[in-house]
Amino acid sequence: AINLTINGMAVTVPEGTTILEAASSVNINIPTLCYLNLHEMKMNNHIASCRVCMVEVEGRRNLAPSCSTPVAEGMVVKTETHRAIEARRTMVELLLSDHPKSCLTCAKNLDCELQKLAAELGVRGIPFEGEETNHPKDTSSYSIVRDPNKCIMCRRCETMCTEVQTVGVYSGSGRGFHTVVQPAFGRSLIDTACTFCGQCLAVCPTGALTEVDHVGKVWRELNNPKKTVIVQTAPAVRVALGELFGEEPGTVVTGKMVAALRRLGFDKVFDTDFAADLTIMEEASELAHRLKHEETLPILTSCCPGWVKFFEHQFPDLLDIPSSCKSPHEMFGVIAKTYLAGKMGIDPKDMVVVSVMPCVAKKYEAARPELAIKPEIPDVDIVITTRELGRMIHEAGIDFKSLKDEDFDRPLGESSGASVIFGTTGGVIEAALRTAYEWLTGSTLENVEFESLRGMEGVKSAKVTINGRTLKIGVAHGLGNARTILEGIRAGECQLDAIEIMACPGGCIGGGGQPYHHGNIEILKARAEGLYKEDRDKPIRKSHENKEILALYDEFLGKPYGEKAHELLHTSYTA
Ligand code: HC0
Ligand code: SF4
Repeated sequence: AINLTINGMAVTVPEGTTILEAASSVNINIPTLCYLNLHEMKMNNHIASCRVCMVEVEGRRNLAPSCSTPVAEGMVVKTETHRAIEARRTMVELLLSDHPKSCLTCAKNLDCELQKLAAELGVRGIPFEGEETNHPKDTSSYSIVRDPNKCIMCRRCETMCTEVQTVGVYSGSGRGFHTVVQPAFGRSLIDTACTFCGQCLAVCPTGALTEVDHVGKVWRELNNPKKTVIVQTAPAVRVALGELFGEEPGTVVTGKMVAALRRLGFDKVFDTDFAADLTIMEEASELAHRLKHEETLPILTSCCPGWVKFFEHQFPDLLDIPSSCKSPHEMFGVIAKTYLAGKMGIDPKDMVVVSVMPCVAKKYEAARPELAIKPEIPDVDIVITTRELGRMIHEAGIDFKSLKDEDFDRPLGESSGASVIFGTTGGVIEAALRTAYEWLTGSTLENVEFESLRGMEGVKSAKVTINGRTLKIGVAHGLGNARTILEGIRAGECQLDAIEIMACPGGCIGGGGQPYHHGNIEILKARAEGLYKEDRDKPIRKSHENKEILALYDEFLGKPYGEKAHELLHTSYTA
């Protein structure tokens, strides 16, 4: 252990700790901008490019960047001297001198870490006048907007994409004043292997990376009297939306969310969770089918579009192993435009399906040409993120906290506890097991909670014995962890039979469309806990016990994994 003094306080920390970490262990907050350390995600960005975390170390002439300076025995550190504070302010002023001053209209307004720091340091003017860089914006994709002029070279996006996701889209290019972090050869995102997972924008401190904004499109449809506009909400939205209105992370706001959506003018408010139950019916049937006919195993879940794009790009030789199931919100869309439109007596052309998702990849997914009834009738028309829904509620002047709980519309609004946990890593496969176990054994599963599939560990596994056969179940979240598993499969070394993969660390609760967590992993854990609580509180906890699902098969779809189900609920992949 190393003993040092910070601001006159004695501190003892393990060797190798940085000054920044040592200070934070005794609640001394040193401001940072580029630094981001997410242990659970194995992401550590401490390139010390922003120089905002400078501190005085006794005996040293120069200030030291606390994020990258390890502690030493007997060190005496001062974090709040006049010189350190002036140095920080100067660094922020320098960054601002080459930064657009369009904060009022920036997508990151009030969420920007640079803006917050400038306010905290009391920056009241920018003494450096100079040329501002002027790079074109990249609006090539359905999911992500890149504005290189707002890039402060912190390289968090690069660390996230390269080290955690192992996609490696970004790198620093150009020199000096004109340096920018961007895709190789200045390509547009659409021309790279980007999966649109959105994790780069989840960690970007400024407005350099943001989601494509579809709020205006939704308002236009809501104001079009010819259209029936219905909305569905993803599992992970209900445990994060409240954060935008001052609730603690993980607070379950399902009822208020439904009430707010009705106030916004949606004709019907439905639940993606309903369709998550439908996905389980299909996926569990597919697993049973593959087991019975000794077809390819493992089966991989296919509900995460970032993950789908990743395997299409990186493992085109393995396209036969993912489940052919469409993702729940796409299944919802197609059922809404066939079954529901029929019940309501409306032409599917006049129905608009809006998905509220924790995810920016869902925007790109909705535009995939094969996920459509006809080219002019996509399964899902518009996808907005949790943050975008928050903005709509703010815009409409709705006092979210004082709303009374309301319930989803029916049918397509009922859901089991199994569907709720889809929103966190491990939840989809746990939900599938609850159903597959009962179908395959014909007996009741008493304890529905699979503890070993829960938690923030990057790769998890469990064994379940069904009819004398031991099924090996795996879970990976974060694309780097997914790559490890896929490489094992490719090499013929993988013993697993069924695997859930989610592109985002934590699963959908950590999606790129969620309220910014600013590197605080406790927020993700609280959101997961919120979902497990909602599961425990549900009267029905298994997908195949959802009465509306059974009615849907009875009245419309026929058998799970049958002909009509195949036509509407399954898809294929392209290399
Ligand atoms: Fe998810 Fe989904 S669980 S991907 O994480 O499967 O986005 O929340 O909506 O579609 O249900 C995201 C979350 C969903 C889908 C569901 C799945
Ligand atoms: Fe990389 Fe994901 Fe960002 Fe694409 S969206 S650049 S894959 S982190």
